[in-house]
Amino acid sequence: MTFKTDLRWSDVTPKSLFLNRRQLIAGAAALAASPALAASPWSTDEEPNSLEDITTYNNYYEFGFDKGDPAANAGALKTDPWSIVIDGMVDKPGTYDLADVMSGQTIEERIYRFRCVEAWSMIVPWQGFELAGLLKKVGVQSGAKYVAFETLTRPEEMPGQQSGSFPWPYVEGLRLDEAMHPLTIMATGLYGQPIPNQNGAPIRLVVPWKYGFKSIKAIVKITLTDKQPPTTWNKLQANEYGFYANVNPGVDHPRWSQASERRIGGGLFGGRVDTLMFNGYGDHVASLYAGQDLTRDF
Ligand SMILES: Nc1nc2c(c(=O)[nH]1)N[C@H]1C(S)=C(S)[C@@H](COP(=O)(O)O)O[C@H]1N2
Ligand SMILES: [Mo]
Repeated sequence: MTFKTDLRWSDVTPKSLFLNRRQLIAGAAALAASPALAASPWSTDEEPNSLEDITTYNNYYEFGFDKGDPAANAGALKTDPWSIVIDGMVDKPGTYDLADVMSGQTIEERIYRFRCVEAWSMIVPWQGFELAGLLKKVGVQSGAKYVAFETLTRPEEMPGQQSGSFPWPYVEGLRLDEAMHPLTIMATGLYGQPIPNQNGAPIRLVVPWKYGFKSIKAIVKITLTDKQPPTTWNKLQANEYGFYANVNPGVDHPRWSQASERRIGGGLFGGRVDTLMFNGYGDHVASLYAGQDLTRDF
């Protein structure tokens, strides 16, 4: 099988290269001869944002507070070698090299809506694998109810960590059923290339029905526990940022409405769209919260 390999990033827009990849992928799948990325039924068919939008408008406080800081400062972060400590209520605790973490997992393309609690949004073509696959590999023990995640601490390469005002490291958590849901992925790629440093290289969580702050970047530790773990934004401002953080147009942030969002790249006037319950993933995830008061558990 011959793939056209003479396309370069400079020759094409990200979108056209992306479509090209998808055609190659479809061709490969038809021949059933390649482990190439499979298009996923979990993906949205909405138009992805450009690679430039996705890699220059970021939240990553380890590299600064402004949207442009991660793109400017994250280049110095060394992401190889990389390992993840997996511990707590698991059968096979240990320090796993990234290659071991990924071995046996199926890398898929997932084009997801991404909605920040600040009321902006993007469409992002991630590549990654289901967190459930990794949890099954390490063996979740009965009694485990939550998964806690931790980001790298390395102030020499993360200038934002040189200020003492933030409770480093960045930590996040999910309930076990949320973590096991097939929509929940560990992303290692973006637009068919390794995930850029400013987007959370070499591996980050993506939970598309929750506000973006749940999708923790540059993960170095995963802990299975029976207690709800502390989470960074909740520690900082508990009345504004809950543990669940499900996208919900009916529950406003104390300082702004969550009823609509600004689609990045949508232009100054054309970019405002209604926010959807569970960011549009309600058919798949609403049942996780049956009987729960999502105004209280925001
Ligand atoms: N370690 C870490 N992870 C993080 C953040 C952060 O500051 N540090 N910001 C979060 C927030 S608020 C958002 S909206 C998303 C942004 O992801 P993106 O820059 O890839 O769009 O990352 C999340 N993960
Ligand atoms: Mo965010």
